[in-house]
Order: sequence, then C-alpha cells, then structure tokens
Amino acid sequence: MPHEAIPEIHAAQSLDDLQAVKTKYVGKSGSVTRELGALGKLPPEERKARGAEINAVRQEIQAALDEREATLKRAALDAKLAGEAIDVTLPGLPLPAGGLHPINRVYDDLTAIYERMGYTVVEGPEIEDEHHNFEALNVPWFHPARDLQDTFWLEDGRLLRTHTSPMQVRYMVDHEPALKIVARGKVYRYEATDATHEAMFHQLEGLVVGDHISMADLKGTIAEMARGLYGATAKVRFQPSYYPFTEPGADFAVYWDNPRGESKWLELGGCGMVHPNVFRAVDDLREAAGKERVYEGKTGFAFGLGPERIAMLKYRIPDIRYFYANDPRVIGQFRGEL
Ligand code: FA5
Repeated sequence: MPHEAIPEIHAAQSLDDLQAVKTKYVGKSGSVTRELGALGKLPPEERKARGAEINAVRQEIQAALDEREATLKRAALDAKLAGEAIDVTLPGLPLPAGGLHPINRVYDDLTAIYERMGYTVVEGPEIEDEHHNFEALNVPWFHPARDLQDTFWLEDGRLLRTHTSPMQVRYMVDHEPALKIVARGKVYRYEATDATHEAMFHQLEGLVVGDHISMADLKGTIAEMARGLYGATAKVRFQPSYYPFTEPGADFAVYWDNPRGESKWLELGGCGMVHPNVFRAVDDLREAAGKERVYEGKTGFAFGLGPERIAMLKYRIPDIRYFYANDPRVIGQFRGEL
C-alpha cells in the first residue's frame, strides 16, 4: 500500500499545491516528521525497525514530490513557450527606409568625377572672416563686387561665407603647390528667394595650382566633368565674365542632352585663371604664419558651381526651395535609392 501522501502528490495541480502536501507530511511539523521525532519514546528493541520503516516512507514521499515537481515545471515551461511562439516564416513589416538627399547624390557624382582626375576633396568652415571671404580674394571693402554677394553678417564681425572660394585661400595657406582640390559645402546669401535662388545653397569649388597651368587646362577639366555628368556627347560653352579673384574670368554652361529630349544649355557656374593678387594675399598670410612664400609666380585655375542647378534638371525639380522645405512628399521620392 502506498502511503496516503502519494495520491495527494499526484493530484497536485500546481507548485503551490505540491508545497502544501510537502508541508503536511515532511515539513518541520509534518506527520511523518513528527513520527520520526516520536521514535525516542519507543522501547529500544522496536526503535530500529520502526525507524527504518518511517525513513523508507519518507524517501518514497520525497521521490514522489521530486518527480511531481519536475512534471509541473516542465508543463509550465511548455505553456510559456507555446504562448511566446514566433512564426519566423511570416513576411516582415515594411520599415521606413532613408535615402540620400538629391544634393548629396549630385555631390557624390561630382566628387567621383574629380577623384578620378586625381583631385583631393576638402571641406571648410561656414562661418568665415571678412579677410578670407573677400579681401584675400581681391575684393577690398570699397569694391563694388561686394554687392554681387549680399552677406549675412554676424554680430562679432564675422559672416556666413557667401561662396566656397575662401577655401582656395585656406588650402593654399596650409599646403604648398602643386595642388588639385575640390571643396564642397553650404554657402549663404542675403537675397530674396525665388524658384532658382535660395538664401542657403551649395557650391563645389575647384582649384588647380602648379607651373604652366593654362585656360586650356581649365576648359578641358570642365569638359571632362560635363562628360562625366551627361555622357560622351556633352558640350560646354564659356562666356567672358568678371570675378575679382580671376583674370580672365568666365561663366560656363553645359549642354544637357537627355533621352527625354529636354536638351538645353545649363548655366552652371563661374571660373577663371587665379588672379595674381590672390597668390600675393596667400603668401602674405603664409608669411604672417611663419611659412615660406611659395605662390607668387605660380599659375592656376579655379571654378565654382551650384549643384542645385544640376539636381533640378536631373530630377526634374521645378523649384529650388523644395530641396530645403523638408516636405516629406519631395524627399520621400528619393527613399531607398542610394
Ligand atoms: C561665385 O560664387 C564664385 N565664387 C564662383 C567662382 C569660383 C568663379 C572660382 C571663379 C572662380 P556666383 O555668385 O556666380 O560665383 O555663383 C556661382 C554659382 O552658384 C552660380 O552659377 C549658381 O549655380 C550658384 N548660385 C549663386 N547664387 C545662388 C542662389 N541664390 N541660389 C542657388 N544657387 C546659386
């Protein structure tokens, strides 16, 4: 006959039930424990046999308790796992993916073209001083050319750079010729906005300095960029223009011949041969910084263009203000395309 505790153990439906049964029989004041405690009152000749009997019962109960406990725990784990089951074969939920801003794509295209031609890509400060933005570029304070680029002035006398050309000066002060760089970044002008003009926009500046650099090198470089952007049939056009930091200066346009048949001349930017006064101003700054004068007598060309113009045509964006209005309907069209 199994002990009366055994059916109670099998009937326990939870770990709490099981604990109650355990306490009742083999706990500190359980019935079996008490029987063991009473052994001392028996005559010595009965004590041994009775002791062995009660111990056997206690072991039987303990074994049944252990087994039931394991069974109940396994059932609890199975129930928990069943509740948390994940169907890994279900299709995933679509997550909103980011994308590259159209200006960054155009920058990436342009810098890839110039890196292929061996240029170094640099960036510099958007907050500039008057000297780097104007004076060192041959635009003294009284020069009417200052009116060409209306300026956001800061209270401390510094300004938001109106073009990337101050990077020409910064790079030459820090590096000796020969050099080939493109500088990319934001520029700011205090002017009314319209479909083709923003108060904040971007520029890509190019500068090449060495010995015997000529206008032919400049034209070849701009033509190579046009072919990189628009394919082998791209054409470029140069028209005389005026920039105080170049002599001579020119504006350039690229003939844009796309498969949709929207061919047209795209006015892209300004360029020219670096004015000797710029080299002189750079040498002055170098001298003041304890460096050698190495630029006078050198030759070089520079150019500056607006990537917004390229992006507007490439992605058929009719108004420059869409780029920076943070309208998800515009930016969302470039999602996922990297
Ligand atoms: C300059 O800023 C000269 N620093 C470019 C240069 C560099 C000439 C080196 C010679 C040698 P300009 O102000 O024309 O030039 O601007 C150059 C280009 O920036 C323009 O052709 C146009 O593509 C773009 N741009 C100018 N103003 C705006 C504007 N408000 N919004 C958008 N793009 C503009």
